[in-house]
Amino acid sequence: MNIKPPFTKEKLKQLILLTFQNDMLIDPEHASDEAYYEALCRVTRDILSEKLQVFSAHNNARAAKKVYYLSMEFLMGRSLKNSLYNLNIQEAMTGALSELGVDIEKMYALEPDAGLGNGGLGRLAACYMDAMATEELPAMGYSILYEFGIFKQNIIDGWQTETPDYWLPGGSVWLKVKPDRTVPIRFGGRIEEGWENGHHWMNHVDYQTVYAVPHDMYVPGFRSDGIAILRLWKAQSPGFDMESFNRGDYVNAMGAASVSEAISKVLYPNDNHQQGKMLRLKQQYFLCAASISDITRRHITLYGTLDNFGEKNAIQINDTHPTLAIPELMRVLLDDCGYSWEKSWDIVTRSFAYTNHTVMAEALEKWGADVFRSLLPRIYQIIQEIDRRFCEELQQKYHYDQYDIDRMRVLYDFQVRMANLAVIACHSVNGVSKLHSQIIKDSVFHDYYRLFPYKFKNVTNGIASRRWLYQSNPGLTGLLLDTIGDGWLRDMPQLSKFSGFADDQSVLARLAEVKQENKKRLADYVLETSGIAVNTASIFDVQVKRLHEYKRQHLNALHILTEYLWLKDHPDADFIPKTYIFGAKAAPGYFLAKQIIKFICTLRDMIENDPAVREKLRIVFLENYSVTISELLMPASEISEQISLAGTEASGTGNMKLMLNGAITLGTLDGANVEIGECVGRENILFFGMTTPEVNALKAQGYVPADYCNKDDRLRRAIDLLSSGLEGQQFPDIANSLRYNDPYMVLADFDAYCRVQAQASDLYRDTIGWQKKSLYNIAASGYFCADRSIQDYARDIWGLYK
Ligand code: 26Q
Repeated sequence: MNIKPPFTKEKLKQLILLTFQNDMLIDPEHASDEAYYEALCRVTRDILSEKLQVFSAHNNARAAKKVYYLSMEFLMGRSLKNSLYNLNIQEAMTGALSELGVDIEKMYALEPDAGLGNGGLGRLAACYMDAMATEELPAMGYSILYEFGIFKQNIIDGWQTETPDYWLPGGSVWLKVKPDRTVPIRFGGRIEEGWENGHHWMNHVDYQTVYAVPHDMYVPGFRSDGIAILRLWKAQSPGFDMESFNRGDYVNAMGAASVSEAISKVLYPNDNHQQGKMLRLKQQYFLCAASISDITRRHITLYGTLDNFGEKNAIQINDTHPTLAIPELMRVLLDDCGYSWEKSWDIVTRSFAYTNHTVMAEALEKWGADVFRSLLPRIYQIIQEIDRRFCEELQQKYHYDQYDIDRMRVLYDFQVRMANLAVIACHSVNGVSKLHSQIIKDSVFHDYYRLFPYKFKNVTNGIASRRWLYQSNPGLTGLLLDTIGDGWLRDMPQLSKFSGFADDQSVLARLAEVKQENKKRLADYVLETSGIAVNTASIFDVQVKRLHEYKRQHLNALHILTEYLWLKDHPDADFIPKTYIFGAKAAPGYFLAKQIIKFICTLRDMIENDPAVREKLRIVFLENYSVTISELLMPASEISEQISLAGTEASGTGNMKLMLNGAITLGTLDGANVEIGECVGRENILFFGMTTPEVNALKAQGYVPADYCNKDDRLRRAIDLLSSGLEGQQFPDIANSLRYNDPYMVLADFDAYCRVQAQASDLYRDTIGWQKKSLYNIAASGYFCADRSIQDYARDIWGLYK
């Protein structure tokens, strides 16, 4: 690939200087770093904006089918470096800045993460924006402009505390506000209806209006003409409540404004767990109504009608969180456009597709019917009609009995079940890994699978590989460019060419050197931020993900505790030194998750206070794990811990980022781990533990965790220590949960986990053998690029390549 950068160093320098002079009115001679950061971002944003004009005009001229990705979360991280790399102006910009006496790394560091997401689901949406732009699809993402993103995590005395993430001061340079595209959204009120001259009339009255104001972010494709737009809605009150104001009630008038604007105030920090909070429901409808209004307006501008809406638009909903877009589009078609129910339903079912991201019962969204009806009276009516017609169909066409109908309908037991609505209304339902897509068909949505088998599909997740390799791991990038060229940048499966170097000693040696440099870079960061000097000759064993019992960080921690006790008993043993690195935020209200963080930190301190052990065994807890920290961490990792109970992790995507950077997966046969194993070969992955059928069999038979405790001295000793205390800190809740309940079968998999950990250490002794495995992992990781996932969606779900 030899693509000429579109701007020279001189041109970029001139653009920066013009920005200072004309837009910012600052003398560049005396500009601060922050001012330079702003100028640089503005220049970049203007380049993106110009490219977008050309790209949109082209798409509209060819009447291209549009893709809309609706998600309550987009975990974007930083934009500057990504934009410069994707636009291929990174070198020119570095040069331009250096002539102005500015270090570009310093500029990158000034940018806050756009943390508008919790974890996997939000980061996936961000990775897909990159891939859709790279593939030159006419795509838009829609979400909410949260004023506060995912909370900042501080660990104080081992306990997680949260502080607000006020990201806009440094983040808003990327946002282009579009006031003329503002949309009014109605909440509450009543529906009045009746008959007059044989016509049914209906009126929504006494509602409150909140405005949705779009703020756009532009995401460039990698060396392509594509730009994806991320449209983020900000809630704005319609101004004063004039009535209160006129009564002289200035304070109440202001209060009403702040209630409306609370809608886009903060991201809910729950991951894989729903609480039926009214404000969350408001957020969801706010996103859906604003986006549907925008999408239909755009369509009418192009075609003058919605008759062909279903052929020209694909709307993907990222989990059930934006499911209200379905009844909202029905509302627009029925009430605003006067279409029949049948025609409206036909348009809706052609347009919508749903991605499921979890099989955990506590994450399935349900809303109380009363709350729902009072907040969204017209939407509730439409859902009632969808429900009524679906029940009728089940009864008349399929002769289902009431028991089956009750399980499958939308409204039941005074609740609105969002997943049921999504499956009924969408033409496609997909899981995010082969295993998970199968589980959906076998269990969670089995009833629907029997009726509509053609709806069920799989799209295995993918990642923005370039962000975690090309932009974050310059050492490995250099080695790949020298050995296999640069075709992989635009076509990740070409990484397979790297396997041709598996027996090249000089390549293996360079691979080891690169890893060592990256470990050193991470060690410097750890020293600076926590004062701990890690041993860079030790294995870097990494578990980074949201804290959740099903992900089993406590299995990892229990094993470390066991290793510690063993080292105390065998001080002279030949032991491969290990550094266990954790990064994890717990949902603020998730008690046991916070206990587990405290457990990990207590264990860390206990080991750190023991000079006889700490050079062999060490724990690092990375505070406030984020997209930006992951970019530093992935290149330095050697073991990738993916140890969820089989059948619980829908896919995982961190597993892919770690593999891409040469870490070896130590994991269960869960989510995408299974496919990672298929791609890399069983000899290059460390699987352990029960399979999904074995888990189900054990559950059916009646799982008794105490049996495992009684059989295994190491387990009993470790769990007893949790109750009696480490460093004076007791963890009775974790201990009792494991002993008497153990919902995620930590004890059942403990022995297998210990054995595979020992196996990993043994393999590491063979340095060349380890590097070879690492090389094979890199070479096999191309399949997990988001470019491939997006091609799958485009072909199998969106019908774009017809
Ligand atoms: C729902 C209702 C109310 C408040 C919050 C929520 C909520 C928020 C976030 C529910 C779930 C989530 C996040 C789920 C998630 O991140 N799932 C992960 O998705 C990844 C991308 O597909 C998968 O790789 C992970 O396996 C899956 O856990």
